[in-house]
Amino acid sequence: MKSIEALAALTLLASQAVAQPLWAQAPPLVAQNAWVRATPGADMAAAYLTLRNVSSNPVTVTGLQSPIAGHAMIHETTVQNGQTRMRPHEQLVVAPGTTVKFEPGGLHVMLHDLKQPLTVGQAVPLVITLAGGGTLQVNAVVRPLSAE
Ligand SMILES: [Cu+2]
Repeated sequence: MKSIEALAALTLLASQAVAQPLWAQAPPLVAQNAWVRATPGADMAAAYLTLRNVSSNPVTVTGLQSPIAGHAMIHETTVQNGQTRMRPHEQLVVAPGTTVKFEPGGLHVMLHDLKQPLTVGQAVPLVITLAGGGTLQVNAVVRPLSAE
């Protein structure tokens, strides 16, 4: 009984956390083509998406979260001296009218400490936090390990 109530409270908190954009009109950023590469057996996975700034001002992404991950961060894959490395990418500024693509071999969202195994076809919510306090939610579809 108690755990069910706690779960209900958590669910409520979670839905409140993502359901209050601070902007008055339409969100300044549009998130599209979001997907997660399933990595069977691993407790982390990479998510990819396209962000388009449809406003006339720069939009700063300060972070991302997902309810299925302990924590998430923006990573960037780079090749240095023939070696592929990943490193955290700090906040991301999307210039007005431009599109930033997160894709294999470049920017990605690293989902750490997965709370459950990912199933191909499953929808994984990604919550994008913007400077100024707004959030944007997009569902990323889980694709097989072989997806590109
Ligand atoms: Cu990474």
